[in-house]
Amino acid sequence: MSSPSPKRRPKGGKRVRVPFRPNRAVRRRKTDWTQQARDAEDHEFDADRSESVIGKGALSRRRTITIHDDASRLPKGLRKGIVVAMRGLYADVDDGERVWPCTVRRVLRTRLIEERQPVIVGDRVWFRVESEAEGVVQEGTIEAVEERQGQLRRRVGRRVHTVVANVDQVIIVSSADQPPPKPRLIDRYIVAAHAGEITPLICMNKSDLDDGGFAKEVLDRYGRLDYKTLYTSALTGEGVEALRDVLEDKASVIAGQSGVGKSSLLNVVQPGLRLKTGGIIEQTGKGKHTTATATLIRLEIGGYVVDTPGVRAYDLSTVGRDELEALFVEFVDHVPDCKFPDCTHRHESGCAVKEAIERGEIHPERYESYVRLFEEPTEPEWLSKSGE
Ligand SMILES: Nc1nc2c(ncn2[C@@H]2O[C@H](COP(=O)(O)OP(=O)(O)O)[C@@H](O)[C@H]2O)c(=O)[nH]1
Ligand SMILES: [Mg+2]
Ligand SMILES: [Zn+2]
Repeated sequence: MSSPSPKRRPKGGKRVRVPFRPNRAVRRRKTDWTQQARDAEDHEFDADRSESVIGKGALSRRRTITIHDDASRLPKGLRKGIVVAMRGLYADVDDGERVWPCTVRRVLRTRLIEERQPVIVGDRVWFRVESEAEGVVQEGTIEAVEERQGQLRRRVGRRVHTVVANVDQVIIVSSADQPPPKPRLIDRYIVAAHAGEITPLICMNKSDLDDGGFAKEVLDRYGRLDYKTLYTSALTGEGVEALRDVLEDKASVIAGQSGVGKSSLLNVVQPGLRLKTGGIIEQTGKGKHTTATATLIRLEIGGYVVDTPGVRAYDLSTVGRDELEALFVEFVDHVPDCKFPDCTHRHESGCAVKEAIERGEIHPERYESYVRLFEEPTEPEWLSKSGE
């Protein structure tokens, strides 16, 4: 894991109030993609009906955690690491040299008692080594957990589960063919990533199958919007070096519909991984247990990839209608020029967004994505009632 951006992190070892929204407060009705996604043209959203994901605002309360940011201020002997897996009461903490099975210090557990998941995969933690003697089981105790940033959350039944904390980026993978690119799905992922404060990158795989160059054309659309793009082939190796570069020292989620080559790409990035490939349908729906576990796979080049099956757009976040226009980056400059301040950029006259389409400044398919997302139904009532 790279050192996270300093601007968002408090200094020194101190207790910080972490703002959370009220846990049981009734949420404003929001567009929720979950229900829609199940029925939408995007068949890859094949989730079990009991599972969905909420936006980051839906849980919450304030909680106090201890953050140690500066190694020089730490109590002596503490080490920094990242939780790569949870096994019952144990957290496996990787300090860059090895993995330490750690327990969570009781006082920390108590302090975080309201937080159902005091320690989760992806957490940056400070731990004390209990024994470094040779030949005995070396164990540690987690003393502090840093504030979480980008989070991958999933709703399982009525519970919300943070699957992974501190995700830096999501690599949105499509393929040139088998299956062909679906711009609307790419847009759905991009918007969700922005809403979840995770940086999206766009990867077009199977470049070897891009005979007419159509996939490259789709990809370049996103490049022009200043998204980082990757044009790869796990078969020929094209673009794999560039993929390695973006993965290095980051915690990345690899998302995209089944069959686009996510596992194949990772196997080429790091041959030792031996991830299963070839149309194996990942168990994301019926096998509920699979959604609860995630692990971080450490990359030899530095960084981690999140190994959790079938990451869907709504795992990253859900988005309210009113937020949507701001998450289409090329709309933002035009919105203030709309005739009506509450313009939704659909049927209104004097809409600067639509005028920008006419002038060729906004791609019609991006606009189509916006309208589709905007018009998706709001979430069912029960979703806004259930707590964490
Ligand atoms: N032609 C071609 N086939 C690929 C490429 N990457 C993956 N595949 C094939 O696409 C299928 C699905 O790949 P897989 O990695 O399992 O996709 P995942 O479901 O996204 O993890 C497999 O048969 C792969 O061999 C590529 O770059 N070019
Ligand atoms: Mg796979
Ligand atoms: Zn407008």
